[in-house]
Amino acid sequence: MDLLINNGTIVTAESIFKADIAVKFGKITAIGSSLQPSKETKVTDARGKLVLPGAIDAHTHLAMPFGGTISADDYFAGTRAAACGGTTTVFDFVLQDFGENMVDAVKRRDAICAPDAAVDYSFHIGVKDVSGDLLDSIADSVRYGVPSFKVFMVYDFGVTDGVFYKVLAKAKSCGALIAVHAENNEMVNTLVEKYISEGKTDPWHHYMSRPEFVEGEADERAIQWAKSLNVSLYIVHLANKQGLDAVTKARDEGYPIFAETCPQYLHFTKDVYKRPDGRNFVCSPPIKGKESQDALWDGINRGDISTVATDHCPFQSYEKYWGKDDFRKIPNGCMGVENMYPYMLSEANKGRITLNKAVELCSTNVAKIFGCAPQKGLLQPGSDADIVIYDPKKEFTITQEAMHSDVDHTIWEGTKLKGYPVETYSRGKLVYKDGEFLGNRGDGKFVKCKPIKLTRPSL
Ligand code: DUC
Ligand code: ZN
Ligand code: ZN
Repeated sequence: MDLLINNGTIVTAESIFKADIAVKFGKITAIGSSLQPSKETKVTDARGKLVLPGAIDAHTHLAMPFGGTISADDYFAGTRAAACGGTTTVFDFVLQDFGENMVDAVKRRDAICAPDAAVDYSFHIGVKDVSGDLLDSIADSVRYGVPSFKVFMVYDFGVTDGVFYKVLAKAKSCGALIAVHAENNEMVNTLVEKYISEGKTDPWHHYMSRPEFVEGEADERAIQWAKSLNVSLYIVHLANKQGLDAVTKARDEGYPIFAETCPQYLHFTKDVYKRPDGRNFVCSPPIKGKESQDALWDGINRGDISTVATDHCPFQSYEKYWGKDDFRKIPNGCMGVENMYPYMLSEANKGRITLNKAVELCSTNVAKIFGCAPQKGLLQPGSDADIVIYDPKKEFTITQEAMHSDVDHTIWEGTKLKGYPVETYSRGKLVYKDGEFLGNRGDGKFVKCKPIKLTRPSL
């Protein structure tokens, strides 16, 4: 064997037990007690530590042209930060160009990602155009290994309800999963126009233009289309109670509806938009009120929220500052790829959720939903040795200086965590240890996913 992690406490989505893990050629080969190293085996003692599957961030926007600029972490910086926060796979968004076949879109983006990625990666495709043959290219992409797509109900590249419906129907026939960014575009535009005309231009009015019902109504509508076709739907970055109630109801009725939320919605409330640095928190959907936040935690504990992902889409301070007199000019997006797993595990360590739940939300369910289990998201023989060693006793305060992204600030500044990852292994290779990135640009591999057939709300 190449690597032996011994004496640790293994945490999976289902159980917690003491065992050793053996790794060879980047794969887990055995889990058991008293595994014996050979002469060339590197041995790591994990006594007193937790041993977890690496997290899978189902939602990043690295080097993405957006908001008049490009998101500040490229594929190297974003995946370096991921590794240092215990995330060993990221799903990044490819935005299809108008007229572009889905597989060509993936290849175009992979040409930029492959030389830079420091951990493994896969893609979802942001669908803009399904005219002519392009609708059928969804099935080509499923065969190619990218079976997940996102439609936007907002932004200038948002799709109509009709296109959304067609995409859902296509997905059902070919093993694709459709994700949706749900907000009511008409309402956003109307409210933005109203507040700007009244001279209300501060970041608080970013929230006021996209309050709870703007997201909740769109969630309900999206779920309605999916139910009518009895097809699965994945709601990204769910931030509001009304939408969660619709998810819960649909799941109770047996429909395969899945929801993702993000750490920023679980930790902050809309009050951040009244802070002097409120612009740094501008993202869409915006962070909501306490009632929604409490509902999201309840949804997690009830099992109606299946995953946590980051929507990592950071911009530099000077870019956020473009909107100092007009919230419309603030590029939308926040950072989180290095913070998600440490934050969720810290909340588990403090007793808000179980450690198993943190692993399920940030890793195992993501792999199962997006078609990359058992290669990813599981600690079992045959799976990739994507492993995090976590010290539950380590106290950690998040600061921008301690982070590994290229961004010059963090919305998480000063947040105190109980416990922190101390080592991250990507396919058996140590890529992070005690605050230091040890990986390499270009070591990350493209993870091709299987067709997705989610027929029940089982995750
Ligand atoms: N929302 C953001 O805040 N940024 C990127 C894209 C998105 O939907
Ligand atoms: Zn979105
Ligand atoms: Zn996003």
